Amino acid sequence: MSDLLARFAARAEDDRTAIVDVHGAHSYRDVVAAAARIAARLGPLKGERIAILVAPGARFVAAFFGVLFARGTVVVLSPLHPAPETRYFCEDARVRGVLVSEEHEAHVDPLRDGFKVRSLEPLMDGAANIPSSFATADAPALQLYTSGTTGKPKGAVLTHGNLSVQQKLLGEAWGFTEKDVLLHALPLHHMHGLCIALMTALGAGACIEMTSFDAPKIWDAMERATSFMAVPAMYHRLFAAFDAADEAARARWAANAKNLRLATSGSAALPVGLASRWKELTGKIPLERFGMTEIGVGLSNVLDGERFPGCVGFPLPTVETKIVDGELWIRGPSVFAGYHEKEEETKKAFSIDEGGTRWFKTGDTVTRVEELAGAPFKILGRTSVDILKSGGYKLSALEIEETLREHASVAEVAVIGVPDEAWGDRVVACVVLRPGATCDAATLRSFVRERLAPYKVPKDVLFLDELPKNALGKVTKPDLVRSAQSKIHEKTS
Ligand code: MLC
Ligand code: AMP
Repeated sequence: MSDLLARFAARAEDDRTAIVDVHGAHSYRDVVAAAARIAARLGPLKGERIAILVAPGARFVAAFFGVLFARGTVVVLSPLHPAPETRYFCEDARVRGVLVSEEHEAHVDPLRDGFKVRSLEPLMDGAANIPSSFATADAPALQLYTSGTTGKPKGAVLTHGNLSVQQKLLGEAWGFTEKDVLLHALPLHHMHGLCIALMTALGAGACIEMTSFDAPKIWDAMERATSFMAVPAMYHRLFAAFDAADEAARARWAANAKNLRLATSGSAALPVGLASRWKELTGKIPLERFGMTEIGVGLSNVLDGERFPGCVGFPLPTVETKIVDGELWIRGPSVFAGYHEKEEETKKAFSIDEGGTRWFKTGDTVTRVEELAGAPFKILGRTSVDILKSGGYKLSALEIEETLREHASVAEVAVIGVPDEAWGDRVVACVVLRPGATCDAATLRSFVRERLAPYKVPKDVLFLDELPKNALGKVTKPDLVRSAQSKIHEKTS
């Protein structure tokens, strides 16, 4: 039986605040009841996938659990995706329908041709009982799209068991209780914002304040929070705002940050400089942990005790690890079921050892720092140059290349990640134009913007006469990164 749903349903009589959003404060009682009403109007589903495009807040939580109560599988859409991408997710997942909240109605207009789109708010009226039984632990609960080393994103299928194990593990590891108030400004179409942050806090019966990310607003909101979870790019922005603020704001913000019992960082490496700045303010570096869409959080620094800057700590309980040729492999109950309708890709993602045990190959190169107590894990990078991390979003260089190749003026293209203080990887497109073609960077950027989320749009386009290649004709991306780095440096200095 789904413990994820059992934990949520157990709060049906709880009048404490679950969610604070732009509409106000919402109790657990109200959110659970709204989910039950949505389920009654949607269901019963037989594991079918329902896409939801709902603004962060109580309605999102009600829609998410409503689909699960009705025994469906959730596919989370984002308003950041333009129509072609949104359509791809719905088609790939073969969703039975799309649930949309009022602020996003216009965004799904292009989907109305081909998909059954339903407005969320009318489904929340009336009365309904909470279902008397739930899906089993091995039933799919969530399909999250993640970029890989093939062009289009793949739907990682996470079961109720995966999510509920993760919810319990993180709640315990990070000491979440009903007394917590989590400040939440992460996007909900990815593992970090949805499962690591929102589900963990909900599982513990905490209050979650959901807001968009705006650095000064976040510093102010910390006053009301006990905990905060962020990607390194957010810490970067927070300190940029801090440095630009007056003395009074700085003093107020420092006190707010100090007041948090927990600040975490993940989704990308936290630069040691940012960690130290946080320590100067609060006495502790952020708790850094390592996660992935396919596994949730696998490794974490400890809540109490020494945290190691530049390291991601140790395996959580139930997580088993091994390092094979420098690559981190993981197994345990939080590891996902597979990629939706992608048998080959799923097979490639795992390795079966002599004992028949299935290990998930993370694609991250790691080491253990033996000089430090317990030998914490340190992430050294990705095994593939085609996977980039920009502001915490995983991007496929190949997907962006394929999109640019559709432009009539482009003969050849290589997309690379150039190390960047603000974004981690700065997405740069190196383009060779067709003979006689003329085209500028702005044109190519808007071409990509019409087809992919804005965070996938290359920040720079470098026009080259040819791409560096090895004897086999393969583009040598490390060479390109080096030369792009100096060109961008010239441009910006
Ligand atoms: C925004 N932009 C980005 C970007 N975010 N460009 C590259 N990379 C990004 N991550 C673009 C905008 O489209 C805009 O482009 C310009 O940068 C300025 O935008 P902004 O409005 O200032 O940015 P903002 O919307 O505030 O977003 C910044 C951010 C966001 C840091 C809040 O990137 C973010 O929410 N990141 C979190 C990603 C995340 O949750 N990843 C988790 C994956 S799960 P233009 O051209 O329009 O000016 C995972 C597992 C785990 O990794 O371990 O956690
Ligand atoms: P995603 O597919 O978006 O879930 O991204 C997962 C990837 O993010 C991992 O494979 C790592 O490459 C990266 N990642 C997550 N947390 C960290 C961290 N603390 N340090 C370095 N990389 C991280």
